[in-house]
Amino acid sequence: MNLKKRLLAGDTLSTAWLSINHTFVAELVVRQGFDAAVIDMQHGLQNLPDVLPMVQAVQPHVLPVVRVPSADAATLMKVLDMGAEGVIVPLVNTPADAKAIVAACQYPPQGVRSFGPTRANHVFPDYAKKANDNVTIFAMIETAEGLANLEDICKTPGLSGIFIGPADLSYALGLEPRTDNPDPKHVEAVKRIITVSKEHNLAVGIYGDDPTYLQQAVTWGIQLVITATDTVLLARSAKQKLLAFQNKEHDSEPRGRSPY
Ligand code: 3PY
Ligand code: MG
Repeated sequence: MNLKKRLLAGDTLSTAWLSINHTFVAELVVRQGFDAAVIDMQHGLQNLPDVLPMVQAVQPHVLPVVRVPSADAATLMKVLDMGAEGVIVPLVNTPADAKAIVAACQYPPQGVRSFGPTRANHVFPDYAKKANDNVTIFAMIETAEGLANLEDICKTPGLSGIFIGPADLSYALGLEPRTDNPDPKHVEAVKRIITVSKEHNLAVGIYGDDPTYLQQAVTWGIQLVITATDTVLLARSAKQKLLAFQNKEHDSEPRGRSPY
């Protein structure tokens, strides 16, 4: 089943976050049994030439999603042409922003996506006919302006979901940036985003790290759950191995409270 169908069916997708632009690292991570992977072009090391090999490395194992660095239409069209199942667009602040990203991802007459599915055409059957129905489009709500416009953003026809950036959302609420934020103000904002999104039949995703927090977030209605990030996995297990060898105390959170 493709990503859109799994989200519509109510599935929870355990998703890896890939910040390191190396196909073998990506392959190693996703082969552990994840459902999906996000190739991060915003803060991760990937630039556009990295995206094709990263998508090729993960696609045999998981559903590939690309977080683009901005709402730039040309980048959205290009990563979809490369075979991404879905996109996540950061810092969506207004209904106009949301409308523009949906248009860039949809072929006419619904949108303005230019035709040329260079790789997607070879990976997905009947791509041209089915792309508008199948491509998954997440808008990130992570700013005060985005929060203020939440209802109107969620009304955008063709939008598939809302993705929560917990660190930027923390800033938006006057808090220190961190994931898995237990501050009541943050929890309330996350729950409100989920409620409003669900009212508009939108799936919701969140970036995170702490399994206990994320299990709770699933009970609130989160479906695309980022449960592991390559950089964090490497740094954390390297530190734990070193400390174990040195007979030093294990530090379960060696990188502090903002794992990226
Ligand atoms: C955030 O936490 O703001 C994100 O965008 C996740 O990378
Ligand atoms: Mg962010």
